[in-house]
Amino acid sequence: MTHWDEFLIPYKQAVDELKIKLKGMRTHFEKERTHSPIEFVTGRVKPIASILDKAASKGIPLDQLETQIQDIAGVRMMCQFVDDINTVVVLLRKRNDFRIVEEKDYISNKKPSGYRSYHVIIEYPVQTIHGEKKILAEIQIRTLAMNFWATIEHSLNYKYKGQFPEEIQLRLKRAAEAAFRLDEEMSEIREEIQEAQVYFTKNKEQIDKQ
Ligand code: 0O2
Repeated sequence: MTHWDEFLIPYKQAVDELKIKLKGMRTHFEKERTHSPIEFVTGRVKPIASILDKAASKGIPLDQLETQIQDIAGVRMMCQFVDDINTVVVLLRKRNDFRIVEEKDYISNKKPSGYRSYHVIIEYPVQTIHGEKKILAEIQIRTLAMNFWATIEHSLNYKYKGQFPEEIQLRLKRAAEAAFRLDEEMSEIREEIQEAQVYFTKNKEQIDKQ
């Protein structure tokens, strides 16, 4: 086993556990037949190359990765509506299987790139064969529209290494504004959408029973 494999073990375990736990919140809402503020959950361990890039760009020494890079373990929670994000954050604050160490609100304060999302940094205890190890993990909570924009921008960023041609830069800015307006429009018709979703779920259950 390489040094990196060993280093990443608790992070992989944390991502697997957090995905199950946070997906469980969605299942609970579904069982109670109430609108789930969580649409879907994903997670990943940061690739080694990205960890090294981030450390180099921020001048973080390799023996301080654990404390200085907060998103080696990352989980994303996608929501339908902007208001759902706050509901999810309140639920996270009530949990006692981890401790919140920091919250970053890039929704009230969007990044200059146009990026919007709510980040919750947690200290998560992982049970390893050598005892408990507390690691940092980042939970990103965002709407489907915010996620769409961030995913596209992230891949373009990868391609252009942050040096976007002017045309692309402008289009991305416009796309960020469009995503913002989409979230606003959806919030306006939120009740209509939710009624339709309850109706749809009931109908589907009846068809499944037949
Ligand atoms: P990847 O590939 O997703 O892992 P800070 O020192 O707090 O300002 P830090 O530690 O980078 O900076 O934290 P921040 O800003 O909260 O960003 C952490 C992660 O948020 C990023 O991880 C991205 O996933 C996401 N993010 C932040 N800004 C942007 C942005 O402008 N566009 C997109 N698409 N995502 C963003 P990584 O390591 O950058 O990337």
